[in-house]
Amino acid sequence: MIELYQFEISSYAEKVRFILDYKGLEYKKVEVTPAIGQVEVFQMSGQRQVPVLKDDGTVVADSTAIAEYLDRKYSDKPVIPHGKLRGQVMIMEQWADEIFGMNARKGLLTSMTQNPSFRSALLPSATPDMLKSWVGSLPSFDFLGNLGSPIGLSTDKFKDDIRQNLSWLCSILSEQPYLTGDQPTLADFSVAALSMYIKFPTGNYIDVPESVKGQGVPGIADNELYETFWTWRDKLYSDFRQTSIPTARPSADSGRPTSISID
Ligand SMILES: N[C@@H](CCC(=O)N[C@@H](CS)C(=O)NCC(=O)O)C(=O)O
Repeated sequence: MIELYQFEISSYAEKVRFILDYKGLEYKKVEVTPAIGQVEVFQMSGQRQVPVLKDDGTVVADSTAIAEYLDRKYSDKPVIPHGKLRGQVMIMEQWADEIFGMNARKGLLTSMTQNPSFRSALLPSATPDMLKSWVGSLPSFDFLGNLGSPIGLSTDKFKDDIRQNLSWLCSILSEQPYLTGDQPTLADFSVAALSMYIKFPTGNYIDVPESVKGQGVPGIADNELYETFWTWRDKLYSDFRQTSIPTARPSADSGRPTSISID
């Protein structure tokens, strides 16, 4: 069976889960322990990041390479079209991965600084309650320390960027059902997955606490201006994403906080 080495709350892993579900492929999720578990990922794939897909003897790292591999090996329901449309899909995918996704990651950090319960909810279930409540009670400034300023969190610029990104996406989606036309493609699955940190989806798709589902960046996740986008994403989830399958937990899971890479 296909194995997906992942972090449950990695948006790149979510992109791959979307594609696997869309194609109707069975797979097993293998949750990687940040740092120590990445040694195995490195030994297997020659690099340390997730997602990594293992299929028979083939190992593929990087969500875009995985999408291309899956289309080659399982050609039913392709997510990457041919011809001119292929170019449009890949450009939008790269934009989602690099620009939209970066703004969304900054958004997650803001949600965590501004909402203590959000912050402690994203710690894994194995974290002792006392530690959770201590982390939850830290004031915003202490939690991020000096991290905020170098990545641009001290200004609200990235919030403006997210607003602008969502309004562009709404313009497209108000005229067609999917981002590049009448059929879902990799562009849709990438944008939907990378928007996870702006607002976590409701429903039983991602293994996060109930208190986090439907929550996200204050002033954006709950802003009706972007309703077209969230309605499109909800439909993409209900039409194509399977509800959560069990995750194989690593034996060395020490209950440390889930690592979120902020490049
Ligand atoms: N370009 C890669 C990006 C993957 C990536 O950034 N993965 C993050 C998790 S979301 C990661 O593994 N971070 C841990 C690290 O860099 O050590 C892809 O599309 O798969």
